[in-house]
Amino acid sequence: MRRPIALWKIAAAIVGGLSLTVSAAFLAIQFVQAPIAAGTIDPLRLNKTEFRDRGLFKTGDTTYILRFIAKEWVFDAGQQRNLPFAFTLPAGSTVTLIATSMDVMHSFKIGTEPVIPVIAGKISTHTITFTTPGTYALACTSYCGPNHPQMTGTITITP
Ligand SMILES: [Cu+2]
Repeated sequence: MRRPIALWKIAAAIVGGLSLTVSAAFLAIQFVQAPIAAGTIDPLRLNKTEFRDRGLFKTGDTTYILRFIAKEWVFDAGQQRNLPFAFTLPAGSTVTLIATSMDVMHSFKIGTEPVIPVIAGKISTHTITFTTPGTYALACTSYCGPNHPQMTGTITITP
């Protein structure tokens, strides 16, 4: 004859499962809400938002905004199809990159700057002052599908 399972064992299993679920949810929230979200946006209506106007915009003597959409598999700053994401600025320029995704999770990394996650529904911003001339590679560092390695670009800083 089988022994009935003790009630306390069932209760312990439920409590254990619950606390696991709670910590998993907590971790997920911590991860998703990394310090990148500068706002939220409807990824299905980007053409009705500021992301309709993509590209490089001068906002002051040495300040710029570079607004783009990350999508499978390109950084779309409004450049013509098949043209690279490539911008040139003088040394001393401060650029605020403003990005969102219209599909899966992407990210961008420029030179030695930290990785900035780019997520559908969120606006990510990151400001960089380029003091040293050179060509800075930009790349998606989140595996986003078979053509992920194509998600690249450059920012060239002239003396
Ligand atoms: Cu990507």
